[in-house]
Formats: sequence, C-alpha cells, structure tokens
Amino acid sequence: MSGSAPGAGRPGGGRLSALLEAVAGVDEVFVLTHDNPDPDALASAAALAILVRHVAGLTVHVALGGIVGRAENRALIAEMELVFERIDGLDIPTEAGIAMVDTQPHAGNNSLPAGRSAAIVIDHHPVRTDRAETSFADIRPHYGASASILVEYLQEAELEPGPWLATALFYAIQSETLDLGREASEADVAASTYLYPRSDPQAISRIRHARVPASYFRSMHEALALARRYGSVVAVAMGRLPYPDMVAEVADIFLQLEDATWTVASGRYRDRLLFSLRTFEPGAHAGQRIRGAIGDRGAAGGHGSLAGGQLDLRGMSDEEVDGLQAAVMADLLRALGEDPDASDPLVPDPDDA
Ligand SMILES: [Mn+2]
Repeated sequence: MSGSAPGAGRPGGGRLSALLEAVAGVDEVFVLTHDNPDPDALASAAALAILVRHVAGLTVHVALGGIVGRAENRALIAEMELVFERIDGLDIPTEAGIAMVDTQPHAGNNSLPAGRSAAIVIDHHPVRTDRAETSFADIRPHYGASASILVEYLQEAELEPGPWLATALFYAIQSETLDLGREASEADVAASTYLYPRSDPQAISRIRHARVPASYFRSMHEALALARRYGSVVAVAMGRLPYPDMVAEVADIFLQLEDATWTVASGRYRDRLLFSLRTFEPGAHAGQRIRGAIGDRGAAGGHGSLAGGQLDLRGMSDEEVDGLQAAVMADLLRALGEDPDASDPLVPDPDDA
C-alpha cells in the first residue's frame, strides 16, 4: 500500500535534512493547518512544531484558523502542552518561514496569508501545490493521516514523543481512519503501534468520551429529523450549525447505517455553507465528486472516501442560501448516482404513521 512516494515508510530516508534546509536562515517558523482543524491537523501541527523547535532550535508558533468546535477536538487541545495562537490578527513577519500541515497552498481551506508562500508543506491530501512554490513538499496521498508522516520524521530525528504528543498523534490517526478501518496504510498501522505504548491511555479516554454541550443534542435532533434516504445515500441539509465541523460529525454518524454507501451532511456556519461527504467504499473518489458538484461555486477537496466543501454566503439572503444549498445538494446526489427528487425520511415522523 505504501511505497509510491520516494522514501515513504522508510525512516532514515534523509527527508529530515531536506525539511530543515527549507527553514535554514529564518529565526521563526509559523505552522499553519487547515481552518476548523481536526485531530490530524492539530496533532500534526504540534509534532512539526516540536520537531523544528528541538532539532533546528527555532522559535515556532502554531496558528489556528476557524473554530475548534467538536467536543473531542477541544478535549484533545486541553491535553496538549502547546500554545495555539489564533491566525486572525496574527502578523506573520515576511522574514519568518511558514510551514503547512494537513493542507496545502491553494486547497481553499486554510488561512495562508495572500501573497505568501510556504517553506514546508506536509500533507496526505491529493497534490494541489505547484512544487516550485515551496522549498520542501512531502505529500503522501496514500497515507491515512498526516500524523503518520510526522511520526516518521520524529523517528528519523530520534525525537521520542512525550505522552501528550504520542496521545495526540495516536488519537489523530484513529479518528482520521475510523480506527484504521478507512484509508489506513501500513504506515498508519506502524505509526499507531509505535505511538500507543508511549501515549497516555486515560487521556485518550478523556478525549474520545469528551462531554458535549446541549447544542450538540439539538443539532443531532435536527439532523435525525431532516435526514433523507436517496437509494443508498443518506443526506441531510441542516440549517445553522453550532460549529463548522458538525457536518463531518453528522456524516460520520449516518455512515453507521448498515446499508448506506454514502452520507452527505450540509449546514451553515456564519457566512459559510459547508458540505461533508463520506463513504466506506475504497477508491470512490469522494474528493473528485464533491469538487465536480460544487464547481466554481466554492472550494472543495478531500480523499477517496472523505471530502468536504465550502461556499461563501456573504451578501446572500436566507432564501438565496436555502436555494443554493438545495441546488448543490441535488448536484451532489446526481454525482453519487441518485435521483434528488426521490427520497424517504430516514426517521419517519411518528405523527405520519
Ligand atoms: Mn488529515
């Protein structure tokens, strides 16, 4: 499964020196990830920060864009002994180096300041970067998690992760791959096996079983009431969300339905319309399908079996937003081979029985 990228799965492949070369001559590095970061983004950013700080001796900042909403992700941050800064209002000096993890320039899901390029890019999404733009790019789309790539760098640097970092990286890989069941490569399994004995199992439990606010249940109630089945697709168009990654959370939950092949969840957070697409089918091209459905109305991307998209709603009325959401959802259902006009409620209203 691994092995198509040069040096992949091969600690000691000499990539570490190339990475460090990319930030030679700067005294400060800003690590950026995608907006509304998930565990893989958070843990990978932390690992890269620790690596550059300890091996190159540089000052490193980790900057976050968007919202960390999901209770598990907030619990993960609480376990991490690292300061995360807000990217808005952060002035990144022109002489500082920028490193990006779990995202890339031009991916449309990050807050890389306009006109700036990245010195380092480490990601496992399909290549979106013109390699000439960055000093160092290590993009391995066949890996289930960016965290697994970072583990190989820590190993090459002989930098043993302490319990909080091992916990974060381990949880990141499990969460991103549904416990190694979705798009996990041999490298993800090897990284997990390396990390677990170094992690804090009780911290993993505190993250995985994080308590949730009442707004979580209100959104789940709405999602259950609005979810519809289109053949083997479960789709739900929700209204306003308590936090952006609620769409991913809802899509993951509906994917448990025994005969569902795809799930789609959509909703609005502030001036963004968000879509999340999930499947268990290997090689299903989720990223390509959502990019095709959204087209130039917004930005989208992802892997074979999970993908997301977002559209800018600024200047639109609520009616226009509803119309746009329905239109994109219909295009997405067609891209999945289903008729957008033929559906049944997932949970029929008991009053209609
Ligand atoms: Mn990731």
